[in-house]
Amino acid sequence: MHLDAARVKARALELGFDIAGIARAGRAERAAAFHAWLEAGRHADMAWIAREPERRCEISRVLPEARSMIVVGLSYFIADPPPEYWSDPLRGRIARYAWGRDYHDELLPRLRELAAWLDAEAGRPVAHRAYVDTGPVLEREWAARAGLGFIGKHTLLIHPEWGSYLFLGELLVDLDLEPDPPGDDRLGTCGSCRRCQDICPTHAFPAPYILDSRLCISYLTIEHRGAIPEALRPKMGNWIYGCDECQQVCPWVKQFSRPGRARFLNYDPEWIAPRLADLAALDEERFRARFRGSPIPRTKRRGLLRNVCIALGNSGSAEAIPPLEIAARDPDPLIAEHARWSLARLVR
Ligand code: B12
Ligand code: SF4
Ligand code: SF4
Repeated sequence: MHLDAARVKARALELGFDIAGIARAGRAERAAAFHAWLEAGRHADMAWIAREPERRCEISRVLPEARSMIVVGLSYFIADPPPEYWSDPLRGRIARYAWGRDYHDELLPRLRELAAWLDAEAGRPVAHRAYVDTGPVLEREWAARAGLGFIGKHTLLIHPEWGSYLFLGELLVDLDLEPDPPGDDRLGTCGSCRRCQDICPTHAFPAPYILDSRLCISYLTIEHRGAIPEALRPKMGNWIYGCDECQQVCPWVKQFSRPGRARFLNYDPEWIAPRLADLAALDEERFRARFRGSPIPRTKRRGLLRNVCIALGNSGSAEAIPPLEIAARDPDPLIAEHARWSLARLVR
């Protein structure tokens, strides 16, 4: 039975995605760039991404029967919190994608529903794999190939009508679906702009389209487990979970970001721009209760409080001293060391 690609994409939108496109499964065109990135150590301590690198470049290694890849995107843009929250150095900044419930839990069930619908349409079980972030695929390249936009110099996927605040997901299927024309070819690019490279507080882009995770605040605050290199701490400002600096300045984001169909985002400014002193006082139990269901527990309490201590030190405010004095006595040596480092900056 022939399945109409337009109906498949329409169904994806009905299931709550904002954009959908189709690519023919095959080899990643920029596999060499991925290998070079790993060889240069730009994945930092993310050993899982360096495991079986060829598997990430060749869809048939993930699902031998795969013929097509349905790529979906969901906008996670919502309005900024009021400026008095956003610019207060005694409040933390959380990257937008983490403003609410964990997107993995929201997108994967929708992709599985799409797979079930395809079974019914095809009249047979469709071999498939559903991925949101955690699968062994180069998601941005596939999104661009499925016509969903182009890769910006900050390495993220930009859709010309939505910007880059997009979650991506994929459904690999054994169906032959008409592919979309690739995004790069028809949708424009960065031109001579380099705002993302210039604004990056830690200069994490050694060249356009290449990110060195070892320097990226997103990596340092979320993925990195140990102490944060001292030279980078003052550059982290009040980012306590992820970083959006390179996206905030992007002209595509400024012009085209808009709320989509995501209903799991959190508008509460107290949650998305929390008082650092409140976070510094969280014990294990209250940490778990406060962030349950959101992406934040990925850092565990020790990772978040390490970041909070740095942000308190970067605030330049005497109000940061009492919570830091308490954190400096934390039984966890990682938290205590970062608190002492920040105190030394504030009490001179
Ligand atoms: C590891 C990872 C990270 C790492 C490394 C990021 C990186 N740039 O590689 C860290 C922890 C730093 C990170 C940070 C963030 N991440 Co992340 N991350 C991933 C993950 C799991 C793998 C990415 C990967 O394979 N990296 C390896 C590098 C080499 O791959 P790549 O950059 O895609 O490589 C291509 C380009 O370099 C390109 N290329 C090379 N040369 C050239 C030249 C030209 C001209 C062009 C056009 C392209 C090009 O070809 C390469 C191969 O395809 C993906 C999910 C996935 N499975 O893909 C999410 C993912 C990329 N992350 C995502 C998000 C939201 C973020 C953050 C915004 C979170 C935040 N706010 O803190 C930041 C953004 C930082 C940034 N500027 O990239 C989203 C991005 C959505 C989008 N619109 O693109 C993804 C897709 C997850 C998802 N499903 O939603 N992330
Ligand atoms: S997320 Fe922040 S630190 Fe990472 S590349 Fe973008 S601006 Fe730089
Ligand atoms: S800020 Fe400029 S260079 Fe960077 S991704 Fe956006 S358009 Fe491209």
